[in-house]
Amino acid sequence: MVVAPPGSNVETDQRPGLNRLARLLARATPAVMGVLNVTPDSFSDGGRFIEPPNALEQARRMISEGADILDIGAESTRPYGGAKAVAIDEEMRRLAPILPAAVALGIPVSIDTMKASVAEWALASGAAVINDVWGLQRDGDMAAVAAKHGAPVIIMHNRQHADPSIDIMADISGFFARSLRIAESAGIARDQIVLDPGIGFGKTPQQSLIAIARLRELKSFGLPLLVGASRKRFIASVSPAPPDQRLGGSIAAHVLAVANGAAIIRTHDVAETVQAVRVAAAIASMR
Ligand code: HH2
Repeated sequence: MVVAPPGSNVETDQRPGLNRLARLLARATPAVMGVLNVTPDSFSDGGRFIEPPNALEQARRMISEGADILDIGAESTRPYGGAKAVAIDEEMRRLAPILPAAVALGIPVSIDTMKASVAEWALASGAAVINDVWGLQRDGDMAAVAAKHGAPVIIMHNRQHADPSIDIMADISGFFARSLRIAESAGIARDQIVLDPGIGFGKTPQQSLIAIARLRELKSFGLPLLVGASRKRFIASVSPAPPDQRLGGSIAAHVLAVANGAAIIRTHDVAETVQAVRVAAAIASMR
Protein backbone atom coordinates (compact mmCIF):
# COMPACT_ATOMS: atom_id res chain seq x y z
CA MET A 1 0.00 0.00 0.00
CA VAL A 2 1.22 3.49 -0.74
CA VAL A 3 2.41 5.24 2.39
CA ALA A 4 1.13 8.78 2.80
CA PRO A 5 3.91 11.29 2.08
CA PRO A 6 4.92 13.43 5.07
CA GLY A 7 2.56 16.34 5.55
CA SER A 8 -0.08 14.91 3.21
CA ASN A 9 -3.60 15.75 4.22
CA VAL A 10 -6.23 13.02 4.15
CA GLU A 11 -9.07 15.50 3.79
CA THR A 12 -7.59 17.05 0.65
CA ASP A 13 -6.79 13.69 -0.92
CA GLN A 14 -8.69 13.03 -4.13
CA ARG A 15 -10.21 9.96 -2.48
CA PRO A 16 -10.86 10.61 1.22
CA GLY A 17 -9.65 7.73 3.28
CA LEU A 18 -6.98 6.42 0.92
CA ASN A 19 -4.07 7.52 3.08
CA ARG A 20 -5.84 6.26 6.16
CA LEU A 21 -6.01 2.84 4.50
CA ALA A 22 -2.24 2.84 4.11
CA ARG A 23 -1.89 3.65 7.81
CA LEU A 24 -4.34 0.89 8.74
CA LEU A 25 -2.24 -1.69 6.99
CA ALA A 26 0.88 -0.45 8.70
CA ARG A 27 -0.45 -1.03 12.21
CA ALA A 28 -0.24 -4.21 14.28
CA THR A 29 -3.95 -4.99 14.72
CA PRO A 30 -5.75 -6.41 11.68
CA ALA A 31 -8.18 -4.06 9.96
CA VAL A 32 -11.88 -4.93 9.86
CA MET A 33 -13.84 -4.35 6.67
CA GLY A 34 -17.62 -4.11 7.10
CA VAL A 35 -19.78 -5.54 4.29
CA LEU A 36 -22.60 -3.42 2.91
CA ASN A 37 -24.62 -5.26 0.28
CA VAL A 38 -26.96 -2.98 -1.63
CA THR A 39 -28.58 -5.97 -3.28
CA PRO A 40 -31.90 -7.82 -3.23
CA ASP A 41 -30.24 -11.25 -3.34
CA SER A 42 -27.01 -11.45 -1.32
CA PHE A 43 -26.70 -14.81 0.35
CA SER A 44 -26.94 -13.68 3.96
CA ASP A 45 -28.50 -10.21 3.99
CA GLY A 46 -30.12 -9.79 0.56
CA GLY A 47 -32.78 -7.04 0.54
CA ARG A 48 -32.00 -5.63 3.99
CA PHE A 49 -29.99 -2.65 2.77
CA ILE A 50 -31.36 -1.94 -0.69
CA GLU A 51 -33.20 1.16 0.57
CA PRO A 52 -30.72 4.04 0.96
CA PRO A 53 -31.77 5.05 4.51
CA ASN A 54 -31.30 1.45 5.70
CA ALA A 55 -27.95 1.18 3.92
CA LEU A 56 -26.63 4.38 5.46
CA GLU A 57 -27.87 3.44 8.90
CA GLN A 58 -26.00 0.16 8.55
CA ALA A 59 -22.87 1.99 7.34
CA ARG A 60 -23.01 4.30 10.37
CA ARG A 61 -23.61 1.34 12.68
CA MET A 62 -20.60 -0.55 11.30
CA ILE A 63 -18.39 2.52 11.72
CA SER A 64 -19.57 3.00 15.31
CA GLU A 65 -18.83 -0.68 15.94
CA GLY A 66 -15.23 -0.20 14.82
CA ALA A 67 -15.13 -0.90 11.06
CA ASP A 68 -11.96 0.45 9.46
CA ILE A 69 -13.14 0.10 5.85
CA LEU A 70 -16.59 -0.26 4.25
CA ASP A 71 -16.97 -2.67 1.32
CA ILE A 72 -19.98 -1.70 -0.76
CA GLY A 73 -21.36 -4.02 -3.42
CA ALA A 74 -24.47 -3.82 -5.59
CA GLU A 75 -24.24 -7.21 -7.31
CA SER A 76 -24.34 -10.48 -5.42
CA THR A 77 -21.28 -12.60 -6.19
CA ARG A 78 -22.84 -15.68 -4.60
CA PRO A 79 -21.07 -18.42 -6.51
CA TYR A 80 -23.53 -21.30 -6.28
CA GLY A 81 -26.64 -19.57 -5.04
CA GLY A 82 -28.01 -18.53 -8.43
CA ALA A 83 -27.33 -14.81 -8.05
CA LYS A 84 -28.53 -12.87 -11.08
CA ALA A 85 -26.02 -10.91 -13.17
CA VAL A 86 -26.74 -7.22 -12.83
CA ALA A 87 -26.48 -4.74 -15.73
CA ILE A 88 -24.03 -1.85 -15.36
CA ASP A 89 -26.86 0.72 -15.22
CA GLU A 90 -28.68 -1.17 -12.51
CA GLU A 91 -25.51 -1.64 -10.43
CA MET A 92 -24.80 2.10 -10.59
CA ARG A 93 -28.47 2.96 -9.93
CA ARG A 94 -28.26 0.97 -6.68
CA LEU A 95 -24.95 2.55 -5.67
CA ALA A 96 -25.64 6.18 -6.59
CA PRO A 97 -27.71 7.17 -3.52
CA ILE A 98 -25.40 5.29 -1.15
CA LEU A 99 -21.75 5.25 -2.15
CA PRO A 100 -21.01 9.01 -2.11
CA ALA A 101 -22.94 9.36 1.17
CA ALA A 102 -20.95 6.47 2.66
CA VAL A 103 -17.68 8.07 1.50
CA ALA A 104 -18.74 11.23 3.36
CA LEU A 105 -18.84 9.24 6.62
CA GLY A 106 -15.04 9.46 6.52
CA ILE A 107 -13.58 5.95 6.45
CA PRO A 108 -12.13 4.34 3.30
CA VAL A 109 -14.76 2.76 1.05
CA SER A 110 -14.00 -0.12 -1.28
CA ILE A 111 -16.18 -0.91 -4.27
CA ASP A 112 -16.99 -4.61 -4.63
CA THR A 113 -17.55 -4.96 -8.37
CA MET A 114 -16.44 -7.11 -11.30
CA LYS A 115 -17.08 -4.30 -13.79
CA ALA A 116 -14.42 -1.75 -14.73
CA SER A 117 -16.98 0.93 -15.61
CA VAL A 118 -18.65 0.60 -12.21
CA ALA A 119 -15.24 0.73 -10.50
CA GLU A 120 -14.33 3.83 -12.50
CA TRP A 121 -17.56 5.59 -11.49
CA ALA A 122 -17.11 4.56 -7.85
CA LEU A 123 -13.53 5.87 -7.70
CA ALA A 124 -14.65 9.15 -9.26
CA SER A 125 -17.36 9.26 -6.56
CA GLY A 126 -14.81 8.92 -3.76
CA ALA A 127 -14.26 5.18 -3.28
CA ALA A 128 -10.66 4.49 -2.25
CA VAL A 129 -10.18 0.82 -3.18
CA ILE A 130 -11.30 -1.64 -5.88
CA ASN A 131 -12.39 -5.07 -4.65
CA ASP A 132 -12.46 -7.39 -7.66
CA VAL A 133 -13.66 -10.94 -6.96
CA TRP A 134 -12.12 -11.99 -10.29
CA GLY A 135 -8.68 -10.56 -9.50
CA LEU A 136 -8.40 -8.35 -12.64
CA GLN A 137 -8.94 -11.44 -14.83
CA ARG A 138 -12.56 -11.02 -15.90
CA ASP A 139 -13.01 -7.45 -17.10
CA GLY A 140 -10.02 -6.60 -19.29
CA ASP A 141 -10.31 -2.89 -18.42
CA MET A 142 -10.23 -3.27 -14.63
CA ALA A 143 -6.44 -3.07 -14.25
CA ALA A 144 -6.25 0.07 -16.41
CA VAL A 145 -8.93 1.76 -14.29
CA ALA A 146 -7.02 0.97 -11.09
CA ALA A 147 -3.75 2.20 -12.61
CA LYS A 148 -5.32 5.41 -13.93
CA HIS A 149 -6.75 6.30 -10.50
CA GLY A 150 -3.76 5.01 -8.52
CA ALA A 151 -6.26 2.98 -6.50
CA PRO A 152 -5.38 0.02 -4.30
CA VAL A 153 -6.86 -3.26 -5.56
CA ILE A 154 -8.01 -6.37 -3.73
CA ILE A 155 -7.19 -9.34 -5.96
CA MET A 156 -9.42 -12.25 -4.98
CA HIS A 157 -8.92 -15.84 -6.14
CA ASN A 158 -11.86 -17.30 -7.99
CA ARG A 159 -12.75 -20.21 -10.26
CA GLN A 160 -15.78 -20.90 -12.40
CA HIS A 161 -16.30 -24.30 -10.71
CA ALA A 162 -14.92 -26.07 -7.68
CA ASP A 163 -12.74 -29.09 -8.45
CA PRO A 164 -12.15 -31.30 -5.43
CA SER A 165 -9.23 -33.03 -7.17
CA ILE A 166 -6.93 -30.00 -7.41
CA ASP A 167 -4.33 -28.66 -5.00
CA ILE A 168 -6.21 -25.51 -4.04
CA MET A 169 -3.15 -23.70 -2.65
CA ALA A 170 -1.27 -24.23 -5.93
CA ASP A 171 -4.31 -23.01 -7.84
CA ILE A 172 -4.59 -19.88 -5.68
CA SER A 173 -0.88 -19.12 -6.09
CA GLY A 174 -1.03 -19.61 -9.88
CA PHE A 175 -4.07 -17.31 -10.08
CA PHE A 176 -2.33 -14.62 -7.99
CA ALA A 177 0.77 -14.85 -10.19
CA ARG A 178 -1.42 -14.24 -13.31
CA SER A 179 -3.23 -11.33 -11.65
CA LEU A 180 0.05 -9.78 -10.54
CA ARG A 181 1.38 -9.98 -14.11
CA ILE A 182 -1.77 -8.20 -15.35
CA ALA A 183 -1.40 -5.58 -12.62
CA GLU A 184 2.25 -5.00 -13.43
CA SER A 185 1.68 -4.58 -17.17
CA ALA A 186 -1.12 -2.10 -16.46
CA GLY A 187 1.21 -0.09 -14.23
CA ILE A 188 -0.38 -0.84 -10.85
CA ALA A 189 2.30 -0.48 -8.17
CA ARG A 190 2.84 -3.71 -6.25
CA ASP A 191 2.40 -1.91 -2.94
CA GLN A 192 -1.17 -1.08 -3.97
CA ILE A 193 -2.24 -4.74 -3.98
CA VAL A 194 -3.98 -6.88 -1.37
CA LEU A 195 -4.45 -10.63 -1.98
CA ASP A 196 -7.50 -12.64 -0.93
CA PRO A 197 -7.87 -16.45 -1.22
CA GLY A 198 -11.61 -16.03 -1.92
CA ILE A 199 -13.19 -18.20 0.74
CA GLY A 200 -16.19 -20.02 -0.76
CA PHE A 201 -15.44 -19.02 -4.36
CA GLY A 202 -14.74 -21.95 -6.72
CA LYS A 203 -13.85 -24.09 -3.74
CA THR A 204 -15.33 -27.06 -1.99
CA PRO A 205 -16.03 -26.45 1.71
CA GLN A 206 -12.92 -28.50 2.48
CA GLN A 207 -10.81 -26.33 0.16
CA SER A 208 -12.09 -23.21 1.96
CA LEU A 209 -10.95 -24.75 5.24
CA ILE A 210 -7.56 -25.54 3.67
CA ALA A 211 -7.18 -21.97 2.38
CA ILE A 212 -7.55 -20.64 5.93
CA ALA A 213 -5.41 -23.36 7.52
CA ARG A 214 -2.57 -22.78 5.02
CA LEU A 215 -3.03 -19.02 4.57
CA ARG A 216 0.53 -18.36 5.71
CA GLU A 217 1.89 -19.95 2.51
CA LEU A 218 0.40 -16.99 0.59
CA LYS A 219 2.61 -14.61 2.58
CA SER A 220 5.35 -15.62 0.12
CA PHE A 221 3.94 -12.98 -2.26
CA GLY A 222 4.96 -10.36 0.31
CA LEU A 223 1.57 -8.62 0.13
CA PRO A 224 -1.16 -7.99 2.72
CA LEU A 225 -3.78 -10.74 2.89
CA LEU A 226 -7.55 -10.28 3.26
CA VAL A 227 -9.90 -13.06 4.40
CA GLY A 228 -13.69 -12.99 4.13
CA ALA A 229 -15.19 -16.08 5.74
CA SER A 230 -18.24 -14.30 7.11
CA ARG A 231 -21.37 -16.49 7.26
CA LYS A 232 -20.15 -18.65 4.37
CA ARG A 233 -21.41 -22.11 3.48
CA PHE A 234 -18.21 -23.96 4.48
CA ILE A 235 -19.12 -23.12 8.09
CA ALA A 236 -22.40 -25.01 7.76
CA SER A 237 -20.53 -27.97 6.24
CA VAL A 238 -18.79 -28.37 9.61
CA SER A 239 -21.65 -27.28 11.87
CA PRO A 240 -25.03 -26.95 10.10
CA ALA A 241 -26.72 -23.55 10.51
CA PRO A 242 -28.45 -21.01 8.25
CA PRO A 243 -26.36 -17.97 7.14
CA ASP A 244 -27.61 -15.66 9.89
CA GLN A 245 -26.59 -18.18 12.55
CA ARG A 246 -22.96 -18.65 11.53
CA LEU A 247 -21.39 -15.98 13.73
CA GLY A 248 -19.48 -18.45 15.91
CA GLY A 249 -18.02 -20.22 12.89
CA SER A 250 -17.20 -16.91 11.20
CA ILE A 251 -15.30 -15.72 14.26
CA ALA A 252 -13.42 -19.00 14.60
CA ALA A 253 -12.37 -18.77 10.94
CA HIS A 254 -11.38 -15.12 11.20
CA VAL A 255 -9.35 -15.53 14.40
CA LEU A 256 -7.42 -18.38 12.79
CA ALA A 257 -6.98 -16.30 9.64
CA VAL A 258 -5.46 -13.52 11.76
CA ALA A 259 -3.21 -16.05 13.49
CA ASN A 260 -2.15 -17.23 10.03
CA GLY A 261 -1.27 -13.75 8.79
CA ALA A 262 -4.45 -11.99 7.59
CA ALA A 263 -4.17 -8.19 7.68
CA ILE A 264 -7.80 -7.44 6.82
CA ILE A 265 -10.95 -9.33 7.81
CA ARG A 266 -14.14 -8.85 5.76
CA THR A 267 -17.28 -9.33 7.83
CA HIS A 268 -21.01 -8.69 8.13
CA ASP A 269 -20.77 -8.70 11.95
CA VAL A 270 -18.45 -5.85 12.78
CA ALA A 271 -18.79 -5.43 16.57
CA GLU A 272 -18.17 -9.09 17.36
CA THR A 273 -15.36 -9.40 14.82
CA VAL A 274 -13.56 -6.26 16.03
CA GLN A 275 -13.62 -7.64 19.57
CA ALA A 276 -12.44 -11.07 18.43
CA VAL A 277 -9.53 -9.84 16.30
CA ARG A 278 -8.42 -7.33 18.94
CA VAL A 279 -8.32 -10.03 21.61
CA ALA A 280 -6.58 -12.45 19.25
CA ALA A 281 -3.96 -9.80 18.40
CA ALA A 282 -3.47 -8.92 22.08
CA ILE A 283 -2.88 -12.56 23.00
CA ALA A 284 -0.52 -13.06 20.08
CA SER A 285 1.49 -10.00 21.19
CA MET A 286 2.19 -11.69 24.57
CA ARG A 287 4.16 -14.57 23.05
N1 HH2 B 1 -17.04 -12.48 -0.48
C1 HH2 B 1 -18.20 -12.03 -1.00
C2 HH2 B 1 -18.24 -10.88 -1.79
N2 HH2 B 1 -17.12 -10.17 -2.03
N3 HH2 B 1 -14.79 -9.87 -1.75
C3 HH2 B 1 -13.63 -10.30 -1.25
N4 HH2 B 1 -12.51 -9.61 -1.49
N5 HH2 B 1 -13.54 -11.42 -0.47
C4 HH2 B 1 -14.62 -12.18 -0.18
O1 HH2 B 1 -14.48 -13.22 0.51
C5 HH2 B 1 -15.90 -11.77 -0.72
C6 HH2 B 1 -15.94 -10.59 -1.51
C7 HH2 B 1 -19.46 -12.78 -0.71
O2 HH2 B 1 -20.09 -12.28 0.46
P1 HH2 B 1 -21.32 -11.24 0.41
O3 HH2 B 1 -20.87 -9.94 -0.18
O4 HH2 B 1 -21.96 -11.13 1.72
O5 HH2 B 1 -22.35 -11.98 -0.51
P2 HH2 B 1 -22.93 -11.64 -1.92
O6 HH2 B 1 -21.80 -11.74 -2.89
O7 HH2 B 1 -24.00 -12.67 -2.12
O8 HH2 B 1 -23.47 -10.25 -1.90
